[in-house]
Amino acid sequence: MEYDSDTQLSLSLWNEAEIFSSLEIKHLSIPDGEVELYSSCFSGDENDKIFQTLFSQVSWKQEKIKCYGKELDLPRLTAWYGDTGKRYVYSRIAMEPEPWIPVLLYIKSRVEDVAQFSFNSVLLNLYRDGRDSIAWHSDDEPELGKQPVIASLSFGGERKFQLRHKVKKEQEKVELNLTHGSLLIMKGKTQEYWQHQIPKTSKPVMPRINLTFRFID
Ligand SMILES: O=C(O)CCC(=O)C(=O)O
Ligand SMILES: [Mn+2]
Repeated sequence: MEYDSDTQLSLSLWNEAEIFSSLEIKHLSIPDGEVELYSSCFSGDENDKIFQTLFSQVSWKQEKIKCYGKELDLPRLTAWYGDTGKRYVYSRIAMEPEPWIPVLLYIKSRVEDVAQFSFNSVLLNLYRDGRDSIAWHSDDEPELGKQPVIASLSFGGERKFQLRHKVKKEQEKVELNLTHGSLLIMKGKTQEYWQHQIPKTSKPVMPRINLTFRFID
């Protein structure tokens, strides 16, 4: 199967049986949430090609946020793709989705197979270096519905992903390393009871691209 015939980027795909038998799954045992981490749903070569293709083909934007009356740059670049008409407000930024491009449809179809769930939009983040981050938040915007399934795919530099319980302060923080090609799925009550973040780091890190597939009502 090819995902980008224009640039002749054809990939030697594993067949489904190989993919599913090679998927390493870790189920996190946390209260009030369901989080699964898959080692990778693409081959190593594909992970590299996908990173390069997303880096060059996605229309990355520098969004601004208002903070105490000041306009600040969001500490990462973002992009939003999806079915037309699925407007979404994120960090008080109203976004109209860009139409799907082949590489994103290719990734979406694989993620849907693994997650056993259909998505109609994807938010992309580009963390250029360790100064880029995303602060504590939950993916709990009303348009995502009551118990959203969020499939979060990472490519490029490895970053720490942290989860903290919103109510049970005695509950320990959970920390995961999101490696090149890994897929994190959050579902059930996770967004209602937990917040997550990618903290800044002073360690040298390669650029990282994250895609969070969502279903918008
Ligand atoms: O980069 C990540 O792994 C997390 C991104 C995220 O939480 C978001 O875009 O809502
Ligand atoms: Mn999030």
